[in-house]
Amino acid sequence: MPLTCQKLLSKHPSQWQAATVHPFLAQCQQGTIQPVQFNTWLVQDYHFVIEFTRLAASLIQTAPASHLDTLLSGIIALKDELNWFQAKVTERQLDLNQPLQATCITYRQFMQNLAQQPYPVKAVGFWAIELAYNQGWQSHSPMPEPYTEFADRWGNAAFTTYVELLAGQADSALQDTDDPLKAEAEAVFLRIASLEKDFWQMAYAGGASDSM
Ligand code: HMH
Repeated sequence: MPLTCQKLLSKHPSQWQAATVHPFLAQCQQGTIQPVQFNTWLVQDYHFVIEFTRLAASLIQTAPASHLDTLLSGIIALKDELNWFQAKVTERQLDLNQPLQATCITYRQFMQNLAQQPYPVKAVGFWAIELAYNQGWQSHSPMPEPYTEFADRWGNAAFTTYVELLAGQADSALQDTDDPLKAEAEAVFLRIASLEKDFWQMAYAGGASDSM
């Protein structure tokens, strides 16, 4: 049986739902999220994206040549995204040097480890991480001000197309892999679903201690 990204989603619907539907997003959409909750997400996610950028670089190091165009477009988008995060943090007068929360540290360590894995496993993980935000923000769109641009950043149609291209690349990388590697890719997918849920919960808890 070939393993595909679509197969992972249809095999684990409840885990994926928990990764992409959360009161944090629902309350952004209702405009009732508290600033301390939103700002917690913003600062921690900036630190997440820094590590995610390093993961993107590691994919480029091992990808087949035909995958580079899409991956490089992702790197260009990440350059803009990191600058945008910094602008949002400055606008809100937040301190970027506040300590990383436990969930953010765990997710960053997971990505550091993922960067050491074979390309097909990394390609699945990279797709899943982007899909989580694409679906999470899109399914809670549109959002009222000041959250409109946040929902649009990951929910927009061009980003959806990019995530579909990542799925196609992950599918083709999975094609010639053996069963142990397929099992590893599935485990990575499930771990990401769980970490995404934890990340929303961390933000939702706001300033409260993040004990997972
Ligand atoms: C936690 N998951 C998390 N943050 C993000 N910015 C993305 C996924 C998408 O890159």
